[in-house]
Amino acid sequence: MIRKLDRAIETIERHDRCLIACHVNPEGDALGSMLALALALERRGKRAIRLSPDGVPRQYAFLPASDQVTTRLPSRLPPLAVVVDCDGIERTGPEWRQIASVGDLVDIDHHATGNTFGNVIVVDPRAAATAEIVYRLVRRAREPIDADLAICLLTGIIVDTGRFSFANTTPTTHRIAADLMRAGAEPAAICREIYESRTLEETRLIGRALASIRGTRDGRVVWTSIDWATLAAATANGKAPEDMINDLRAIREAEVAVLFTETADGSVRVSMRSKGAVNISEIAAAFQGGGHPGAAGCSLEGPLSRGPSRIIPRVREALRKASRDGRRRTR
Ligand SMILES: [Mn+2]
Repeated sequence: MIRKLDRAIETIERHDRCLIACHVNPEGDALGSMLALALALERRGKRAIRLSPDGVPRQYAFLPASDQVTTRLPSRLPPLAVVVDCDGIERTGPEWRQIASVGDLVDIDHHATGNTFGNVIVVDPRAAATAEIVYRLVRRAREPIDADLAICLLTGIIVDTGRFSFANTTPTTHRIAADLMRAGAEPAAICREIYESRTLEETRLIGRALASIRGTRDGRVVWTSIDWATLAAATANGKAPEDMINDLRAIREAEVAVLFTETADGSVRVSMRSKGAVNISEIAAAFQGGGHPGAAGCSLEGPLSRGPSRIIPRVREALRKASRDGRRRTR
């Protein structure tokens, strides 16, 4: 890992201009990792272009320099692109081919799926967040971590660990978080921005979605669906409120929670969470999606009403297989 970090630092040091890109539908780890890296490079006198094709969702507008984010590539591409938190270069959105064409391409990520790319690959699936890897990179480069940088990195860690509650949280995660707190990042303030910034309308929408929750007879798989008209009326960005899937996940018997949301073009976004019995990134991958064993997603063609019949049987099959394997192991 140290050698990979050093190669990345060497490569980045060679250039004055750099593109930093994250994935479509960005969340805290994608944005936090990208913005932290951009700040670090700017401190070293470099120009950094921050690319997020879907912009910055409202609840992440508090992130330092998030107003510098662009949604389109500049006409003149820099000679270096650093791509963060992307499970495959295609995840950088519609302009991925141009990004892939730059001279030096650095892949910084923690997905375990093996969809790596570029001439410098810094991927560590044991890291709870890409922000942990960016932290190590910045430390290794002996770049001081100030409050702005710390806020970006801690946001990535908080979001990808479910506020330090998911199984990916390690002692290292906590040690890094402690260091970031000492540098001036406040978890309470970050959590308030991300998790306590819902509007009244969004909260009512969650209420209705939870009221119509469905489940398998044993309760191990739970899901709900939200149509486009409802999302468009109740939210600013037409997306399900951050973190609402964890209200499904919070059901005691639930092993897997699935949220189906309709998009403007009629396709269906599938967001999944697993408590560990099954690796849902494998199910997402079967539909050209991706993610982590405990948090993954994919897209389906419409209609919304057909979403559950395509996904839920696969989840149930994976659960059955997991319990068969479990019995074999304990014998
Ligand atoms: Mn991540």
